[in-house]
Amino acid sequence: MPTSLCGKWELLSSINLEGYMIALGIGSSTRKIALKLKQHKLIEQANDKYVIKTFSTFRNYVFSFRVDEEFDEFTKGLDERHCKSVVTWEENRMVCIQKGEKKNRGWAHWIEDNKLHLELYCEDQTCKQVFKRVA
Ligand code: YOG
Repeated sequence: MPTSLCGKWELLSSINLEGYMIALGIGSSTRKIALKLKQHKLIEQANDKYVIKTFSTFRNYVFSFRVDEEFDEFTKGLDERHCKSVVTWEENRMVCIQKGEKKNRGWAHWIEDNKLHLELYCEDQTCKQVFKRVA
């Protein structure tokens, strides 16, 4: 079994969130706010169902899925697009492919050095985030 991603996580660093948001077509005033946010994640699992909650003082994004099952995702409060998404395990990485209007869109989570790593990608842009565990 892969290392559990479950728990509460606090954002430590973001690289190229700006480029990722531009690729998603997020306007400049929203990007300016988003860049300053302290994001938290809560990752929960019940049997084969996962919930990933991303919180901030500005907006929240909650997303639930079963591994290996395609579903309709609406990125409410983010870029507000519909995607056909599927999450799979690739070795110890939880990988999501978000098929839709934007090419090469998805993300991957994994644990490294006790930290939660996230790569968010869209078109030719990749945002890299690292989270630390909070009690
Ligand atoms: O996570 O897809 O954990 O769904 C990152 C920036 C900012 C809104 C959030 C709100 C998205 C304005 C992606 C930030 C940039 C900017 C807190 C979360 C888009 C719009 C919600 C995400 C995956 C993997 C699970």
